[in-house]
Amino acid sequence: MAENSAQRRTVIKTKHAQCTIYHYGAHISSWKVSGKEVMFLSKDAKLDGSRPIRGGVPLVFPQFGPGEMKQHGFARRATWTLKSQDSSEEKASATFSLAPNEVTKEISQGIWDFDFGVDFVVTLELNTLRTQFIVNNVDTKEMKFTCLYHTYFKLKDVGKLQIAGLKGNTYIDGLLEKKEFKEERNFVTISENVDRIYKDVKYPVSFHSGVHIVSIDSNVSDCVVWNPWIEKAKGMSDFGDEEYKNMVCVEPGACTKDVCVAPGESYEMDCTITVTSLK
Ligand code: TA6
Repeated sequence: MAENSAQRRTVIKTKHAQCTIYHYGAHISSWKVSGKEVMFLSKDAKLDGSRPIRGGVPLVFPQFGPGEMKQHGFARRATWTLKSQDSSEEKASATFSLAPNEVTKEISQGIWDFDFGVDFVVTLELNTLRTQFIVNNVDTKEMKFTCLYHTYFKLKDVGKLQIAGLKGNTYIDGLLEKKEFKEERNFVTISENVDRIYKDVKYPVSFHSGVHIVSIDSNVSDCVVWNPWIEKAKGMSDFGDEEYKNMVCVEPGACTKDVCVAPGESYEMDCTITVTSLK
């Protein structure tokens, strides 16, 4: 069957790693280091542009979560333009851009009315993946938004997951009427549906995936931890009923308060993920 434009993708490679990015959503769907996959991609993910890809790194902008516009905004639902790419044995990068188009306008119409430009730069170097989400306010008024990398990590067994770096942080529990609690544990573990926004996070946040030690560094201050668990997994048509056992979303973002950008100014959400293989 012929590919449709939503299936257009770019692969960047070094001698250590490779990364696949769909132009639909500028969506990283795969990152392999020494041939081992880091990202989770649902076996039922739609890759035809009919809905955001379930897995990899969905880009959340200009609205995190449910709200006036479609959940998580338009960035992951629009087709981006590949502006440039560069590669060598040690380093490879691709830059995508998004400007107002019919999809962004249809989703944000009358809700979020700004002239903007976004550049999304993906860079592979050794065992790191760096993503830079750069929002340019090309309007004449102040711009406000929330944004996040909704990153899905592949796990051997969620039952063995221990996320370090969140002890002492306050979190908003999306399953308990958004009440706030303090994380008292050295390690966040998952044995039920979890949907939390940790605030004032001092990155790095790290965990063992069963294959890699994953360390996430970022310049933002929030971190969402999400696993749908059994019932919600069954309720998602683009997610296997058992797949909750082999994934976790650890999502660096600026989502608990608006990012404000003055006319002519820019904002960068910067994240570097480093993986080291478990011997
Ligand atoms: O990652 C947190 C979250 O906002 C959850 O509440 C859940 O809705 C998840 O995102 C998935 O959202 P999606 O729109 O991709 O199905």
